[in-house]
Parts: sequence; C-alpha cells; structure tokens
Amino acid sequence: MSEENPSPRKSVTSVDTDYNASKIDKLEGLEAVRKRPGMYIGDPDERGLHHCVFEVLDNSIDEHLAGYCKSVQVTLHEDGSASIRDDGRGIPVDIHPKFQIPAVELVLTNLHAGGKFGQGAYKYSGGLHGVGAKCVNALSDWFLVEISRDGKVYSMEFAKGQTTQKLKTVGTSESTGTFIRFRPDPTIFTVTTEFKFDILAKRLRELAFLNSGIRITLVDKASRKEETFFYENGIAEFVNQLAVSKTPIISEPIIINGVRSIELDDGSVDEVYIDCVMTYTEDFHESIFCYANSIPNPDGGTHMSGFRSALTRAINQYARSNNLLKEKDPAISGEDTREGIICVLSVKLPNPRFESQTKVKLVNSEIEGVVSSLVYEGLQDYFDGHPQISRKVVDKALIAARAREAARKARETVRKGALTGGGLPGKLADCSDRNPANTELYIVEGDSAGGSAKQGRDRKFQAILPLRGKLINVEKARLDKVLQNTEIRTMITAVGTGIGTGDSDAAFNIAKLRYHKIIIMTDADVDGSHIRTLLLTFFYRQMPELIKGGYVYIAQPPLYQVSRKKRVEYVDDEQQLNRILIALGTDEVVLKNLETGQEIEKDQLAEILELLQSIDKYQTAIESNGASFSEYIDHIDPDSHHLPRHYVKIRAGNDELDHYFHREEDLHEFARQNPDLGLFGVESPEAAPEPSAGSEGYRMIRRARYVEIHESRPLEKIFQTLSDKGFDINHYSAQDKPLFEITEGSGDKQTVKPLFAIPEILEFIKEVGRRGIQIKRFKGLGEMNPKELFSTTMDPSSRKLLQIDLSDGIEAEEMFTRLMGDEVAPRRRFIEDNALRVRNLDI
Ligand code: 0RA
Repeated sequence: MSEENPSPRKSVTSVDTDYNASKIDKLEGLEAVRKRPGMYIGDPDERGLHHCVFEVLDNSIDEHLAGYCKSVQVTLHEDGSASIRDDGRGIPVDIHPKFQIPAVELVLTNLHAGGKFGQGAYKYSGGLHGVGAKCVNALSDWFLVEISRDGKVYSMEFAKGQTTQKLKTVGTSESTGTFIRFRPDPTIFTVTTEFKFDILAKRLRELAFLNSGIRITLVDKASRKEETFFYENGIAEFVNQLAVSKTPIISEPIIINGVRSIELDDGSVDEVYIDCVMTYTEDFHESIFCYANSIPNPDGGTHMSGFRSALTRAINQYARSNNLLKEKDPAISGEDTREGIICVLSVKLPNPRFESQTKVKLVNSEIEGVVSSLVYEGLQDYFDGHPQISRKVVDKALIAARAREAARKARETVRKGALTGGGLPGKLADCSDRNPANTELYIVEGDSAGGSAKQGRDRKFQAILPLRGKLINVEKARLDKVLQNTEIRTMITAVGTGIGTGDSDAAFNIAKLRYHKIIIMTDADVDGSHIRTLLLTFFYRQMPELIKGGYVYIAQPPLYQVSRKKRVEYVDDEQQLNRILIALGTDEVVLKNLETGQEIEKDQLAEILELLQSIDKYQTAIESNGASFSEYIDHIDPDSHHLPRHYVKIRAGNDELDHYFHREEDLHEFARQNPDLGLFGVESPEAAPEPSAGSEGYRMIRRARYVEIHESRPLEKIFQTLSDKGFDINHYSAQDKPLFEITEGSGDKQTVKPLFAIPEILEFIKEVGRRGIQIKRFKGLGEMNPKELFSTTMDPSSRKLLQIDLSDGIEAEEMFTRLMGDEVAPRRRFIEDNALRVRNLDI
C-alpha cells in the first residue's frame, strides 16, 4: 500500500505560521547558551562540534519537508569555518512589530524567539537537540548569514552571539535561499575545532536517505574532497545498501508508507508520516533501524514495537489462512519472523519524545498503534499481491522456528554436558580466584602456545583455554550447527554465561560470567587473524552483551625480538622495528648533501628519516592498487605540487596501461571518451567509437579498474616538508650523478658511499642499524617460552590489550557481514581499503 503523500514534504501547511515570534514579550540574549553550552548542544567535544553543522542543516531539511528546498551544500573552509547553503525560502527579514528588529536578528540572537528556530509547533526534521542556529551563533567566534529573498540579498554578522553588523542589503538575486557560515569558538570547543569529513558525510548520507529527494553536497576545501548524497528512492536505497553483501531471498524490498492521523491531548488532530522498507536475506539475525524525525533510535521504542507486532501478526495470519501453518501448530514467534530481516523504519511526527537525552528510544505511545495498523495492512496487501514472495518469507520463518527448537535442545545438551562432565572442560586450566571481577580467561590458539601460556601464567587470576583446529564460521551457520562444534561448546562452558535467548537455564545470563576479561590470543599470521575474527564474530552474534559490556579483549603479542649484546628487547610491529634500526643507524653515519656540500645534522637527519619512513607506508598502500609509486610521483603537477587523486588501470589481454588524473572532471571526461570501459555507469560497448583493436585486427576486450588515491593529500604534505628541508621531490627517483654521500665509521674503518636517490638514505641507514643486532621474528606464540610469553603479552603491568568496543550498530553489522559473509568481493574490498590498518598481515 502506498498512499499519495508518504512524507511530510509539500503537505504540511502549518510549518510557517508563527515564525515572527509575536508570542515572546521579553528579549533574552544568548548568554545562557555560552555559560552552559552542554545544556544546549551536549558536551562541547567533537560530537558537539559537529552538532553545530547539523543544527543549522536541520532548518534546511525543514524547508525541504515544507516543499521549498531542493539542495544543500555543506562546505568546510580552510580557515576552520563551516558553511551551509540552501535554496529554501530564506529566513524572513521583515521588521518585528513590537521589538522593531528584523525577524532574522530576533531568531538568531534571542533565546526564546519561536517559530522554526525554537521548538516550533511543527518540526519533522531532527535537530538532535532542537536548539537551532541561534545556539550555533552563540558558540561561534563569528557567524555570517546571507539571505536571498524578495529579489534582494541581505547579510548580517555576529560574534559570540552578539550582532556586529546589522542587517543590510548587499545585492540583488532572482532566487531564494539561506547561507550561513560560522567558525566555532575555540574557547568553548576546547577538545577540538576541526570538522571531520567522515563524521559529517556519515550523517549527511543518512539524512539524504531519510529525506528522499534532497540533494546534499559536502565539500572539504582543504583536501579537495567532495561527495554528493541524493536518494530519489529514500530508505529503499538505504535498505538495498545494507543488503549489499548478503544473499537476498526476495528480489525487491517491500515498501510500505502512508500518513495516519493522531489525536493530541488537547483534542486537536495531527499527522504522522510512516515510511517502512524491508527485505529478507539468508542471514540469521535481524537488523532493524528505527528513526524518529531523522534521529536514529538504536534502542527502538514505540515505532519499533508497532512494527514488530504487525509483522508477527501478518505472517501468522498469512501462514494460517494458506494452510502453511496447521491448526494444531503453535504460532510462529516474533523472533522467528525477524530472522534475516533488514528493515529501515522512519516516522515523522510532531513533538517526538524520547526516553533519554541521547534519544535512543522513542516513547510517544500514540505511535505504536498507528505504525502497527499501517504496517499490518500494508503487509496484508503485499502478501496478497505477491504469493510467491510471501511463501518464501513464511518458509523462512518456519525454518527459523524449527532451527530454534533444535538449538534449544542443543543448548540443553551443552548445559547438561557441562553439568555431568564435572562442570568445566578438561582443557581449561582454571585460576584459583573465584571472583570474576579479578579474573581473566585467555583463549589461546593451538595446544603448544596453550602449554606455554599455562606454564607462564599467574594461576591466581589467569585461566587458559587452548583451542585446537578450525572453528566453525558462525556467520554462515545456524545456531544449532554452531553448538555442535566442540571448540565452541568448550568455550561457552568456560565462559559460563550460557547462550541464546529465552528463559531456560541454558539461556545467556551475564550474571554468570566467570571472568571479566575474555582475552583472545592468536598468532600474528593469517590463520591467527582468521581465528580471531571467527571468535569475535561468535561473540558479536551470540553473546553481544559481552562485547557491549567491554569484556572482550585482544592480546597483542610482540612480532620481533631484537637482541644486542646482552640486551633483549621485544618489538610490537614493523614500524617500531624500523624506528629502532633508524636510531641505531643514525648514530653511526654522517650524511652530506653534495649539492650544497653541507653535512646534515643528526636532529635534521632523524626528522627526515621519520618522513621517509611514513612515505614508505603510503607507497605500500598505493602499490597495493597495482600502481607504480615512482610513476605516480612523476605525475605531480609542477606548479601546484599536487599529486594525482585518481588512478585508472586498464588491462587488455596482457597489456596494462595506467592513467592518472588530478581532477574529477578529467576522469569523467576520460570515462565518457572510453565508453567500452564501463567506468562510472558509462556503459555501451556498442556505442564505443572505435573498439581498440589488437594487432590482428580483432576486438580486444579492455577492462578498467578505478581507484581513488586517498594518500595523495598526506603525501603532498610530506613532500612539501621535505622540500622545505632542501629535499627535492624530483630526487625521489634515481639520478645520473650522486646526490648525497654517506660516511660510516671513523678512522681507518671509514667507508664512504654515494647515493643517487632520496629513498636510498633510509635503506642504507636501516642496513647499518641492522649490523650488530639480531632480529628474530616470532612466527607464532608457540615460539616464545613461557616466561617470555608472560612478560611480553600476559603480564598486566607491561602487556597491551585491545578492548573491543562496538558502539555503532550499522558499522559493526556491515563489518562482520563483509568479513565473514558469503560474498568475496566486498570482503576483499574491505580488507584492501583497510590494508593500512591491518597489523602483521603475514601473507
Ligand atoms: C523562519 C521562517 C521561515 C523560514 C526559515 C525560518 C528558514 C530558516 C533557515 C535556516 C537555514 N535555512 C533556512 N531556511 C528557512 C518561513 C519563511 C516564509 O514563510 O517565507
């Protein structure tokens, strides 16, 4: 069922009443906001800082919902300010009859000025705190507004909430809209005043999904990054994106939307807009994302309850009336109807109320009924019109119900096994302290490392559980299968909490947790990281409370042992090893610049080596895309010193050809001129002007791969710093004549070596550093003796533990699906994208 006006857009009539604030009778400035910013925007930390942009943006979204604004541009400027430009009606500028100041001034400088800027009567967008642009004004060291309206352009300026430039006319304009630019006051935002592209992008994307038809562009002047968010089909596209790396069981998402009236306490009637899109995949868990007025509610609330009850009712009703569920069969449970569901549910209502300041849960009770009836009717209509799909959905729920029953039995046996087998698994070396708050469980890969850990541990509070063999991939298997796996069963017993939902004895109960630290300790190689991911997935899926409670950790064993004479040192990673080699090497050498004839001082040298080292890291990342680093560097723009941002690799048979582009326009022009490559949706091999022909004249199929080189900007900065220190980027590749001379040792044992390229400096010094020391690489935990293992990895006074925390549902969900799900391509992309962050990837 799809009614005419699924979103408030264009249908709200009361939005623009009252803006002129005629109800206030006393002016009150913004001092209160500056005194206690926390009350208005939340803590003035990174989150609060970004809220400022969202607060202003919110007014633009309101304009969109009222039917007046099509696009918004958010820009981060190089001076640290942010601006928001929209094409709405523009803030009113007429003079207020009582206070005799322009409406725009009133709403931007006055705490209680109502209308759209206060808690206006109608507000369907989601100002996270509903305080509006005036608070942003109060918290900015300067704030500029420019309004296009009635054929004119007006402007006005403020500082810390005070007017510094009265409203004046600065030009003429055919269009309408509002432009606001502000710089957050660093004396308020003491933690940071730096806007982050990714934080903004994430929320802007979400807003574009939830408010279909609005075009939001984000531009970062400094990094020349730009992204546009526009979703004609709103949350349907959101759902498709969430399902992208999963296997769907229905081809198109189910879309249900409509408007319902609710009666308010005072007897007046208001409208609620409900937008619901859902699909099913072969997964086993439920992902329902709820929003009220574009604010995410991770804990759900009344809209979520309404949806769930409608789904359970509709599926049971359909199953019964089509005889898929016999009369004697028990009803399908709600949980079973949600297995594998992906759903986004967005409601827009006047005066949303939330359980807490963080708005994680919607509490308006009138919403449950309207969502439930709309979704129920919508599903009934849908099922009636799509019998084949409905059959699949019901079958999925029935299978889920059967599996749940099997899992319940399996859980019982795990529990009984635990009880009859004397309680704890034989492989577990338990600790003596019985207070979980003091104790830790090390889950260790392999028996040999397990043996070392058992010998090396502090047996008072450290328990060891060795795991052998391959774990089952819990992402791809159902709970009853997972529970047949011995390693998993042992682990559940050792952890003590039980597993699964319901109220049986075997169900998960955090109060029974036997250790407050569950530490995963695996080898620093591919197998180890695979096992670690499997374990994390298991905890995330089956015992999410453990992760949310911060009980799960990852041990960080060292990667190298470095010995020099009698001293032994343990080194965490490649980077740290390089740092040691550089420090040792630098002591032994003198570097001379042959161009200037000058020796480079030790401090200078250390700084330069640090820079070269960081280039190395970016080089690896760029080369992992198949590009040649030196060729890439050669494409630097000689005037601007910018490096290319876009890279296209073309393969035709055995030939490869690389293209680099600085500007997105050039990239797209290239895509248009080479339609056979199918880049960016340009797709029509037939229309290709001249198919590239092989030497024999037959058609050669060309394939292209496009990569955006995010490393360009940081690299430019490094090269700039190097050039300030007299190291020319053109000398990065080998030259015909030596550029430097490096002298090692002194007296008779002195050797002098000419260097022809900048990177050779780093290579040579590391080589010098390597002399006289021994480096041992630990292939696995088993190579360390018990004492070593304890002192490097298990001793609370010196070890490093990584605590696993998953605060963001959507991200975690996507990450696990990508890493563990069926589809290889997204997984590979994820690993590639994050290659820089993956430590010790030992392939
Ligand atoms: C008050 C009343 C009206 C529009 C706005 C405020 C408004 C505020 C902002 C802030 C950023 N962009 C904005 N766009 C509009 C209604 C105006 C009318 O009735 O013409």
